[in-house]
Amino acid sequence: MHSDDATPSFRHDWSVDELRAIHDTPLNDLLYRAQTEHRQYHDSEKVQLCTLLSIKTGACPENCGYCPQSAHYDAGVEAESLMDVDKVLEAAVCAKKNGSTRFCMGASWRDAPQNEQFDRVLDMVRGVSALDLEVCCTLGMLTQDQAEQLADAGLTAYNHNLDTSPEFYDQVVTTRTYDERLQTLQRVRDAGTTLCTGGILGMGESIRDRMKMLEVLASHDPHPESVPINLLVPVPGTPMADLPPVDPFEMVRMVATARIAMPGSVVRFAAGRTGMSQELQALCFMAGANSIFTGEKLLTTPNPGEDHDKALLEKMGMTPMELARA
Ligand code: SAM
Ligand code: DTB
Ligand code: SF4
Repeated sequence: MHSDDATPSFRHDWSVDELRAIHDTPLNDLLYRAQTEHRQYHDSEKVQLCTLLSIKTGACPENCGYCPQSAHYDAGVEAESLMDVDKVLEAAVCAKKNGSTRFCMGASWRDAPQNEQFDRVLDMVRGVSALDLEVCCTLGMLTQDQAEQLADAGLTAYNHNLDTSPEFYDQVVTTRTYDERLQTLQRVRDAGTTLCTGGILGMGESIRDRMKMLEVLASHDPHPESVPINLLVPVPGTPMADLPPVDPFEMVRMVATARIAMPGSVVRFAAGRTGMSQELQALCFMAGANSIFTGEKLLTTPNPGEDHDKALLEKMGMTPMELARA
């Protein structure tokens, strides 16, 4: 790892064709290139463990076709109102005990509310930050003022996924636009908070759509510090429940291409690990993924759980990342 490279000159002008050419490189060469980039900016033996908590669940007014929390579909998710601060902090303490260095709180809002509930979220952010954990929130769209209040409360990162290409977006959700998504990302950036933004594979998009999304992500200067790559978790009741599964090698290629396009970012190997073999997960780490969500649950769907992750990391000789800011 080269820590002397303080201001790397990352590219922000990748074209879709260039990214596609990288994506389609013979696998050994692709992995070699991804590893070479990875090792320049990251410790190849470390993986960041993050814990997710759904602080407000279900009954969401948006119609994202993948999401079991949308009120437009009946996916059997029981709606729950915003949690109490104490309960959230208990979960954060537990996450820290289990080795997580980032705690991410998700809420099924179209946009963050402008009332007591938002003040409660600010208290959660202050509380988690005081535990010396990185704090991430994903609350839907934000105003500039809300972005600044979150930053002041100690928010490390804001998660707001682009999910796919601008062209495919209306096949995924019609209750908001891609531009609105980009606007919230800009507000978060202007407030001085780091960006966590990525997408989902397996929604019926083409490989070109995936490359287009990477082009948009990498056009941000600086790059988003965190790029989650989710594999669709198909939930019965959602319109995307019966889509054909993604070829596992496409997941590996997507991770590698993200790693090469944005070498300094943390690539989060997010939803979809349940049901993946250990070997496939190992390939994703080799392709440059260096973060996972750990614990039994993501937001509403199952996740492999701590025992599985511990065994996998041990087999790979990888260890959890320590907290950078402690
Ligand atoms: N409501 C907020 C929003 O949409 O930004 C925050 C919560 S939302 C559940 C966070 C992210 O989870 C989405 O942007 C999407 O990328 C991901 N997600 C939701 N359901 C998923 C699924 N079934 N499979 C994979 N990823 C999913
Ligand atoms: C992200 O990109 N993936 C996480 C996190 N950011 C918020 C969420 C995955 C959710 C999977 C479906 C669920 O459990 O409800
Ligand atoms: Fe709501 Fe977020 Fe789910 Fe879309 S992804 S339905 S905005 S909770």
